[in-house]
Amino acid sequence: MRKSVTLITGASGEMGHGLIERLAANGGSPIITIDLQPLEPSAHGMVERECVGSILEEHLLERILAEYEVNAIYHLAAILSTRAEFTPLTAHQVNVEGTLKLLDFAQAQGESHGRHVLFMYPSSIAAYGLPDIATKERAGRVAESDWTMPSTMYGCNKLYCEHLGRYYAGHYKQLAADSPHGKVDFRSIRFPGLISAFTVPSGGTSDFAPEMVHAAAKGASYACFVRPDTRIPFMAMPDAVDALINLALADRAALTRLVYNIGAFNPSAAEIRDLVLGGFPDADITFAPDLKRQAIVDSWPADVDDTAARHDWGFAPRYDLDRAFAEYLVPNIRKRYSN
Ligand code: AKB
Repeated sequence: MRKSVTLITGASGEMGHGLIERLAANGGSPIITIDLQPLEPSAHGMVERECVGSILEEHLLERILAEYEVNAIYHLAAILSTRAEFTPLTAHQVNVEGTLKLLDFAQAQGESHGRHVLFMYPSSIAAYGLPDIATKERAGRVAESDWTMPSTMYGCNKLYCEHLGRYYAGHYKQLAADSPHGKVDFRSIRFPGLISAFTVPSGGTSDFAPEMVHAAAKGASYACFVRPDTRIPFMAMPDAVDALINLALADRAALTRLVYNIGAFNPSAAEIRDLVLGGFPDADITFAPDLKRQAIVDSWPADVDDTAARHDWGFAPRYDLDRAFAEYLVPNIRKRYSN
């Protein structure tokens, strides 16, 4: 008998760290991870097997399939929005072809053991694209179906993969004579910018907020690459991990959509700077907008409407802006850099 497991791709990234901890603490299926980078040593005791390699590698998924029965996939691996603009073809390979490969792998797994395979897919506010600042201001809290005209490669990739997930979940091989039925239980969250006390992101365009607070704690100067009035939604990492787990646990019958917005707070970059200065009064933070990265952030909504997530699966973030800084970010980041 093959062992029943949960697979996490991109496990060494920002969200992987907290997700492994939470899933291991919940005591569910053993965890198998895939990432180009090795896991941090602290995660070793929490996973059954760590595969260091690319999701695009020909035989990696087959080797997993031979040994394990995969019941759930958290597909976190992705090239983020800033990095993707420098390597659009590679971004497409990783973000789209990699996701398609995993969806197909999930379908094959489902067909082999006869049950649905849960497929958790972190999408992003980058799936939105507002044409200009005036429209962004007018749009306010954007609903899932509005303004889905992304201007970045990453945003296009995320939006298209949401559609691929919908196809595998509901329309897979719809014309085949012996219609095999989709075996993928696809669930997705459009995450806002995430701020972790324990990891610094790389390659994203919402990175100005986490970079600001980590630089301040390290005593480094920081020139913020967006204007002070720039506003997009953000969330503290523990709430993002909780959301992913809570959506995974939700009763399928209660879900009215496959893709959900969630948000927690949406400060301007100047408000983030003020909170960072509250925690680290000597911080040296200036603003030096990079017009091209600014344009990307300006195309993302100032806020999102997450009514459906709150209603369908009880999304309720623990951290508002003040609590996120006072109770999670400042104390943990201070400890991290003073060690
Ligand atoms: C990025 O900046 O690319 C990501 C995102 C908003 O999805 N953090």
